[in-house]
Amino acid sequence: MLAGVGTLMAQDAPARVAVSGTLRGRVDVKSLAYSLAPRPSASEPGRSSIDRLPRQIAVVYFQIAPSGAFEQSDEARPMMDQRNETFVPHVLAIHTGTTVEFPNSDQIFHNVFSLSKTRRFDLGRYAAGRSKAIRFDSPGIVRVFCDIHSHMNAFILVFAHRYFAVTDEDGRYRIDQIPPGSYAVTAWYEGSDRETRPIVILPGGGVVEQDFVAR
Ligand SMILES: [Cu+2]
Repeated sequence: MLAGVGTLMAQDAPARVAVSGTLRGRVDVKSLAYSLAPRPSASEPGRSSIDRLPRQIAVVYFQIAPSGAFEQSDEARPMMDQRNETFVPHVLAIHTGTTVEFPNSDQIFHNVFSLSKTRRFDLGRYAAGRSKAIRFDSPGIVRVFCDIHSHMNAFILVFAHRYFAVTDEDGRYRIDQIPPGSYAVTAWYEGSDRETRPIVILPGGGVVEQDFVAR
């Protein structure tokens, strides 16, 4: 009886993680393939454009959040700037419930919209120095465009947990405070097949190295 109660309590109250591990590594982007995906345009339906800039930003994320993981509160509101007719950053990763600011730092008008199922929106056209914000409540991928400048596009990846990281300019990533356990970890890269690898954080924690190749 007592043992049963004890078990129940242990399950009901996810203990704070005393020991945790770190996952880190590099995503090697082999294909600097240009994005050839047709771009939907509100003003010019049916038109597509070719994005000529090679993109190397990858996102590494856990398929499923560790059970009983400690969720930390959010930091500052993330931003996707519009600068030199470019969305900066090109790839943003956030977790559900996050509001993203879309300031216009150019001297010209921009528009921000998405037709993605994860979050369909249209912030309209707005002038230099203004900012609009939108909240993302469902996990998934959101493609972002400007209906004035067909070469402007970006990605927002929305996760239902905090176990994700965007690679830096060297392709490196790092995810901290992972409870011990076995996980499936995926690397996402624009226009590439996703690669998923199993990783194990041992009971003692420590650092696990895992590299990915995006082709
Ligand atoms: Cu624009």
